[in-house]
Amino acid sequence: MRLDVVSIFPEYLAPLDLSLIGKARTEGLLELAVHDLRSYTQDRHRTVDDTPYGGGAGMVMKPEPWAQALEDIAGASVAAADGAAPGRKPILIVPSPAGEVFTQRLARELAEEDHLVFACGRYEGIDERVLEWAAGQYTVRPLSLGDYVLNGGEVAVLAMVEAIGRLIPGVVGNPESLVEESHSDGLLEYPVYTKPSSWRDREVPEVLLSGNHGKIAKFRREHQLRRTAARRPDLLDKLDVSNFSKTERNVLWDLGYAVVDGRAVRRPGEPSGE
Ligand code: 6GU
Repeated sequence: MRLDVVSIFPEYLAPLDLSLIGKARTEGLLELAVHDLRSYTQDRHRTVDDTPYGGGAGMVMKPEPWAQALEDIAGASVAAADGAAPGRKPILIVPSPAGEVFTQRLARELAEEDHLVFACGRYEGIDERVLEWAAGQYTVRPLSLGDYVLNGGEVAVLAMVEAIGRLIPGVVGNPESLVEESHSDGLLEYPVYTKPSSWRDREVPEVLLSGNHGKIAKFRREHQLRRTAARRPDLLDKLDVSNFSKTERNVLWDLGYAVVDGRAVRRPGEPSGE
């Protein structure tokens, strides 16, 4: 996979040299380039922003430096493909609190792509015409991390590149660790423990020391459901529970949910909690 990031703060992306993603780059699983938007300006002051039409607070990123950068990067993409896999446009990810929410499902989808380009906006954002124009060469995806506001797209890109990068085959050493993690099946992960089995008068749940794999699996499943009901009831509401076992349905019932038409629905008057 190839990744390009365009930013006025390229140093902000330095952490991508570290850890898992850095190692993936060294091993050639991932090709990553960070570009300074200002290197695509033409004026002496290397201007990237201007005042908004219609008035209002803050500044807006000027279209032309973005067009120069995105044209250059898309051109390199076409040259690199050299006839292979024709027709697949690179994806232009525009981090923005006004975007569609970035989820594990989206991370999985994007991990299948050949080329992702990230356009980090600052200030009040990028002139909207850039996104319309870029749709000729890119599949444009405005994406948000969640319902809060960051000062720019850089931190969001760090998060997205890590979430996507670790799903590329070979990047995470033990692929099994991807199967049983939070969000892989629409539920939160179960609690985990390590040695010592007794620590400051707190014991590891006994079943985990029993060696009974059936009981352990049941315990973990129950705690996945408990935790999800307590912390993220919105995830339970979305879950398809039509294939849930009797045991799983009983746990849901204890948590104040009934199964109706394959969905977990809160029973009236039952508080949900861990
Ligand atoms: Cl992707 N960008 C910015 N600037 N703020 C955000 C965000 C993205 N996601 C949540 N807040």
